[in-house]
Amino acid sequence: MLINDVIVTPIAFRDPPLLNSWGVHEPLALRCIVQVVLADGTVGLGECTGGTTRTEELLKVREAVIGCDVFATGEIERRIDAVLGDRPGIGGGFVGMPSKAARAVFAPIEVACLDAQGKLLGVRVCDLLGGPVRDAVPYSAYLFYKWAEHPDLDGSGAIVDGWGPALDPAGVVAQAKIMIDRYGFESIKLKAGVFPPEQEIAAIKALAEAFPGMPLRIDPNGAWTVPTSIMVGEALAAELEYLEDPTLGQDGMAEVAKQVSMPLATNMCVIGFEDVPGSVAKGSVGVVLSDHHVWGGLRHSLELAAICETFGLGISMHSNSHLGISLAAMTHLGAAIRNLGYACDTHYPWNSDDDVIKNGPLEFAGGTLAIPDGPGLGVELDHDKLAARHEDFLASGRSQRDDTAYLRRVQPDYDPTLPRF
Ligand code: GKR
Ligand code: MG
Repeated sequence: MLINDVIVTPIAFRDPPLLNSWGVHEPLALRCIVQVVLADGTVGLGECTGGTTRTEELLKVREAVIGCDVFATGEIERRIDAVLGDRPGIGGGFVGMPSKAARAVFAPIEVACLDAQGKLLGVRVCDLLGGPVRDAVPYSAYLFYKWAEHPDLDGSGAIVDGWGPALDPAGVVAQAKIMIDRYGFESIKLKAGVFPPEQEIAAIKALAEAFPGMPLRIDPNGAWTVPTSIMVGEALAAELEYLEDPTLGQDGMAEVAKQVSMPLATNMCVIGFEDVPGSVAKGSVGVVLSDHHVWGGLRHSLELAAICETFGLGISMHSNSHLGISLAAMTHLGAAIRNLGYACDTHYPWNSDDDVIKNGPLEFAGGTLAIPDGPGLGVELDHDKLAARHEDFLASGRSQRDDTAYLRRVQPDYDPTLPRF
C-alpha cells in the first residue's frame, strides 16, 4: 500500500517550570505530529521533538517518502538518509538529542508507518515488533525541581499549575507523593544538576525515607565533575538503583563507574550505535536509556536492546516532554523489549492535559501503562485539539526549545556551562 502524503504539524502545549542544569522549561513545549496517509485513506501517526528546524527537516524528506510502500521502512530510511545526509541532530548530544538528524526524522515516520501497517493488518504495533512479552509497561515517577509558577514576564499574568513548588527535599517528597498517589509509580527518578550536590543528596535521602525500598535514580545531565560524581555515588550507595549521566563523556563516566557501586546509566554519552563499541571497551555505562526518537525508531531500538543483552548491559528508556502518540509508541516498544530491566522514564504526567488524542489522556494504573488496544498504536488523533495546539505554536512565535534563555530572563547571569559542580 503506497504512501500518498506525509502531513507534518508543529504544535505547542503547556509545560510547567521544570528546572534542569541548563535552565528551566518554558511555558510551552514544542512537538511535531506526523500523519502518514496511505492510498486507501488509512492514516498512521507519529510524534517527535518540535520547533522549526525539525519541522523543516520533516518537510524536506516528504517528497522522498511519498510513493513508497508503507511496509518498505528500510527503503524509506535509505531515502531519508539520502536527503539529510550526515547533518547532526539539533543540539548534538544535548538533552538526549540524536547524533544525526536523519534518525530523528525517520523515527516518527517509521512509527507512523508501523501504526498504518497495524491498521491495515488488524494487529497492534507490538505484534509487528515480535509480540509483547508483557501486557503493561512500568514507568517511573519523573520528579523535577520546579518553581511554583511561570513568572509574569510580559504582563499577561503568572501561570500557575496544580503541582506546587519543589525547591528543597520536602518539596521533592511532596511532588513524589502527588505523582505516586495519582499514578501508582513504583520507582522514582529525580532530575538534578540544579542545586549544589549536597542538597540533591539530601533530596534522595528524603525520598528513600518517605518511600522505603522504592528504586531511586538521580540524573544531573552531566553537571558534575568526576570527583563530585564519585562523592555523590558513594553518599548514595545504599539508595540508588542507578546513577544517570553524572558527568560528561565516555572517559569521565568510565572513571566514575570504576569507583561507585551502582551502575551508571546514560542518554547522553551513548546516543547512537557508533557510541556502543567505545563505551563497552571503556566500561563507561551499565545501563543504556533507549529512546526511539533518538535511535531511529522502534525497530532500531529493539536492535539496541539486543546489543545491550549481548554485552551484558541493562536497558531502560529515556523521555523528553511528550504527548500520547509518543507514549503509545514507547509502550508498544517497552512491551516488546525482552530484556527491559527497569521502569521507563516519561514526562507524560507533566503534559498529558494538552494531549491531542481522542479519549485521552492515556491512564497509568499501578505505575504501568497497559498496551493500548489496537490496531496499530491504538490511539486516534483529535483533529480539533491538534488544530488548537498548532495555533498555540503559531501564536507563540517560538522556534526552538531554549531553557537557558528562559531562565536568564529571571536570572540574567545564569551560567549553564557543564560541569556546574
Ligand atoms: O525535560 O528537562 C528535561 C530533561 O532534562 C530532558 O530534557 C532530558 O533529556 O529527561 C532527559 C534526561 O533524562 O536526560
Ligand atoms: Mg537523562
